[in-house]
Amino acid sequence: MRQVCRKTGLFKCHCTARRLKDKHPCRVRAAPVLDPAVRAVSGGQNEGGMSLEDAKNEIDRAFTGGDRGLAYENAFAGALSFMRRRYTKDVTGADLVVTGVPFDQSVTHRAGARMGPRAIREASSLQPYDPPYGWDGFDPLSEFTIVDAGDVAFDYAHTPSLPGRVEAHIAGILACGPGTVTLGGDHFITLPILRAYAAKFGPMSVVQFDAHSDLWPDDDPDRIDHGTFMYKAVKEGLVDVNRSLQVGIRTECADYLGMPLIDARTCHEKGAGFVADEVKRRVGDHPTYVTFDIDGLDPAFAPGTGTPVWGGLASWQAAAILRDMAGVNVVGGDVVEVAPAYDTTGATAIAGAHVAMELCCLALWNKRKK
Ligand SMILES: [Mn+2]
Repeated sequence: MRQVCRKTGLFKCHCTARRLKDKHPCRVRAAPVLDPAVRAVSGGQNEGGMSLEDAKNEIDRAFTGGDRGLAYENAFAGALSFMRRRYTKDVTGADLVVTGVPFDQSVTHRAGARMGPRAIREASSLQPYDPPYGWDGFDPLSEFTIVDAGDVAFDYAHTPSLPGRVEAHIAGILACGPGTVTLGGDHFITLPILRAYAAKFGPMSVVQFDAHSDLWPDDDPDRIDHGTFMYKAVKEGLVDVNRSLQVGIRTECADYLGMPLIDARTCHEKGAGFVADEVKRRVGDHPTYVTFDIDGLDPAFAPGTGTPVWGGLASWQAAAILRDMAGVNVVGGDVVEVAPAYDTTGATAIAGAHVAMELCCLALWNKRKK
C-alpha cells in the first residue's frame, strides 16, 4: 500500500497541495481497493480521498459517487455530469448547483449554443483529478457538495414560454438555499436567471465578461434577444448599475445606460490585476452575479461561439482576473454562448468548463474552512 493524501486522495508523491502548503493536513492512509459493485452500492467511497490506484475501478461517478471528492474515472468514459458531480434533481443539502439551459433561439447570427451545456460537461471531465490550480490548495470539490441538476426542461417550439421556465427553474433552486452556476445556452438566458436572483437578493451587482454590452435598446417585452438582455435587465431594475462592471467590451453601443465598463484594450494595457481591483472596488460586498459570455475571450482562444470579435481576452487573462476576484460576494453565475460546432478542437468548451469551475470557486471561496 502506498501512502495517500487524505485531502486530495492522491499518492503523496503526486499531491500538489502537500508540496505547496506546509499546513496541508496530509496524513497516512491506506489506499483501499474496492470492488466497483460494492462502491456502487455504498456510494461515495471517495469522499475521504481515493487513490489513483482505485481509478481503474471508478466509473459513472455521476450516479455511483458520493457528494464530495475528486474524481478519477477515465476522461473519455463514463456518464457525463459537470466535473463528475452527482447528477440529481434533488438539490437538498447542496452547497452549489450546476445546471444547464440548452437554448439558442435568440442569437443574432450563428446558432449552436444549445449544444453548450453538453459540451462543457464533457470538457469538464478533463479537470476533476486535482483541486483547481492557483487557489492556494482550496478544493471545493472535496470541501463542498456541488451537484449537477441537469438541464431545464422546455418546449423547443414554444419560445415564449422559455423565460418563465428558466426563471422558475432557477428560483426553485435558490429557494432550497444553494446558488447556481448555469451552463448556456445563449446570453438571453441570463435575463430570466437575473429575475430569479433579484427576487431573492434585490438588484444585483453584475460582472459581465463579454465582447458586447448587450445593451441595445429593446422595449418590446415579447422579444427574446441575446443582444438586448442587459438592456432589459437594467430597465427592469434587476441590476444595480452603480455596483456593476462590464469587462472585455469591444463593440459599439449607442447608450450604455450608465453601466461602467473596462474595454478589451484597457484590459490588455492595464492588466488582470487592475481589472480585478476595479471589480472589487465597484461591487464591494454586494451580492454579485458573474455572467461570462465566452466571446469575451478572443476567437483565438474561443472560436466556438456565435458572434466572435477579435481583440479579446486571452484565456490566461480571464483566468487571472477570475482568480483575483476571490473574496467578492459571488452568489451565482453562468457561462454562455459556447457553440461547439464552430470549434473542431474543443478548446472553447474546455475554456467554458474552466470558467464554470472558477465560478464555483468564487461562489464557495468565502464559505471555505479557513
Ligand atoms: Mn453577451
